[in-house]
Amino acid sequence: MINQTLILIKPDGLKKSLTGNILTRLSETKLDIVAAKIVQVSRELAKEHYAHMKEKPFFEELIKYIMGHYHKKKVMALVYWGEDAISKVREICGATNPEEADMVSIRGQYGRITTKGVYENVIHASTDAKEAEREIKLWFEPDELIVDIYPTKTAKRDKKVLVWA
Ligand code: 3AN
Repeated sequence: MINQTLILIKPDGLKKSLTGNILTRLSETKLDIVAAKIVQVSRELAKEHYAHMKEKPFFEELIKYIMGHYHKKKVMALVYWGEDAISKVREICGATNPEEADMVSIRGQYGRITTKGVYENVIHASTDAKEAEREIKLWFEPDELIVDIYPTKTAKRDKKVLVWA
């Protein structure tokens, strides 16, 4: 089944200079990259992304982690698209807990658990189609993707935009 998934190379992945390694591993899937950008994560975006974790005792640490308080203040966000994109990418990423992740998976190779108990697992990937849709729409505007995957509409936004001088 053709589907799409959101991938985040998290601040620890960028700090550890893993972007190249991670993209090389992901290229084994032969999926298409249909969107990519570097993002400075706001508290609002972080809280929205991890909304399902808000009751967890480590929530505040998780928010600080994805915002880059402990590493670089940026993440790389990508959308991969193609046959079974969600499951292929999750398989290469490995389990959430880096200690339990397959040793040759991305998280198994590069993740760690901090002294504060947060799993710093260098990469995020959507778990299912519903989550992928929510996350892709949260991180990207429709015109940042080079394929039409979800229905769009035109809306009038009354705001100033920056253009090249
Ligand atoms: P995944 O990223 O594999 O979909 P989620 O959505 O359950 O996993 O968790 C979101 C993030 O929260 C994880 N990527 C990890 O950084 C952190 N996390 C999840 N579970 C724990 C835990 N038990 N202890 C510490 N951090 C956790």
